[in-house]
Amino acid sequence: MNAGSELTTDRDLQFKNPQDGFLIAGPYNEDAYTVDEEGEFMEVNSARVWVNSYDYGAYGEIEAQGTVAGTTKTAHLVGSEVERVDIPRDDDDNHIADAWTYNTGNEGDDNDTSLDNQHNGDGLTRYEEYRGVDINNDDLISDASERLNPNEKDLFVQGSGLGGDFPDFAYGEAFGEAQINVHDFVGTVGTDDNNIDVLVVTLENVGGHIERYGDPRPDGRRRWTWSTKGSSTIGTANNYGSPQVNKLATNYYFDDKPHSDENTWTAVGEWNGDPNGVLDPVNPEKVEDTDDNGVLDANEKDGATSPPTDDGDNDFDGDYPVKDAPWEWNHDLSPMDIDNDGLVELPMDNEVPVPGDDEYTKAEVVRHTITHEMGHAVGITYPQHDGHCEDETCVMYYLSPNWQRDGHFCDDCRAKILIHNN
Ligand SMILES: [Ca+2]
Ligand SMILES: [Ca+2]
Ligand SMILES: [Ca+2]
Ligand SMILES: [Ca+2]
Ligand SMILES: [Zn+2]
Ligand SMILES: [Zn+2]
Repeated sequence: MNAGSELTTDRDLQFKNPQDGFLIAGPYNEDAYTVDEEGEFMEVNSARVWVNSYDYGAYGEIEAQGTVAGTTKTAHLVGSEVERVDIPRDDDDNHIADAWTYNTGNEGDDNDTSLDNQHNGDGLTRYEEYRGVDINNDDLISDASERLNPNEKDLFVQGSGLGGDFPDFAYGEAFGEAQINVHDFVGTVGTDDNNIDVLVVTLENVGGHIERYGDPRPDGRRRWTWSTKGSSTIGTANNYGSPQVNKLATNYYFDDKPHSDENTWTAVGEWNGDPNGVLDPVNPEKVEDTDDNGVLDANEKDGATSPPTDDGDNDFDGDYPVKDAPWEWNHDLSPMDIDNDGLVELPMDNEVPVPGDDEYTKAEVVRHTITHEMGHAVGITYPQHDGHCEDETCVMYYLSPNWQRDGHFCDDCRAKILIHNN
């Protein structure tokens, strides 16, 4: 069978045994004799014999002999001198069925290309692409999806540990857009991945809480950031890196709620409204904790009516983050999701998102992380920016302006991708 073991103690083409009208003989069922219903040898003018194939890349030859007037002679093709014929038909002798779409070329060709990339080949020869890979682990090779394309690079991937109470393994269209075929390999890596390399993305139970890193911007967006959501070693020409998703960091990004939802601003210096279920802006000023530091600073309780305005009650009015070295996480609201709808905003917002503002599900964020780390794992890195590029439309961009770049690698990143199968 393919994607695996060459049958070394057996032969890939054998006469079906038993078979009506034939006596099949030989240690590998390699001889077929025409017989009558009693099993006696029988002379015939023509016969049709069944050959079984035990490998999707099997090739061999067949010849027919007949005994005429006591003399054994080898038959030839009608209208031809040819005595041995190929199974399957293989006039160009490349051990690939001539009927296959990509037959033309040498069996050892490895010339696959991808967009904007000079590293041709994917480590699978034309013959190996033809023979196929049992991607879905059903012990069969689907002509349509598991015989591969010798002109396009094949990247085999697998998620490990994702799903369940966490988003499933998924990746964006960036690889496809770069003309790399990504296959979800189902078999056991280390056992079933013969002749191919599988890029495995793992889920690790690591990562920290979100962090406040400075006072709010002038536009009123609070300055908090997430803990690193994933990482990978950098792939080489022969080995993929080891990408991982940091489960705790990702969950905290969505679940941490350091802010208490307090009474709501109604007029300058007045917070007469009930808590409103959303994180109110520091600018335009709707909270007393205008530096969002969770500390009741002197100017936040002085009763002034010029910003920061407050009602002088020596207590926070409006939403604020609750301190507990450094924060309590189980309050009402998150600076990452100010309308508390379960979708994080990026760029972070200062007022409740309106249609057209960008918000993301955890599945979208995880898919973005996975695609990015897979990029490193296939060799994308740079001397600067901690290994990242300067194209703001690329999933490998060194900043994080949004979580919607996983459909695209920039030209520079595409050029670095190394696909291989050993
Ligand atoms: Ca051929
Ligand atoms: Ca290929
Ligand atoms: Ca509020
Ligand atoms: Ca939201
Ligand atoms: Zn990175
Ligand atoms: Zn890039």
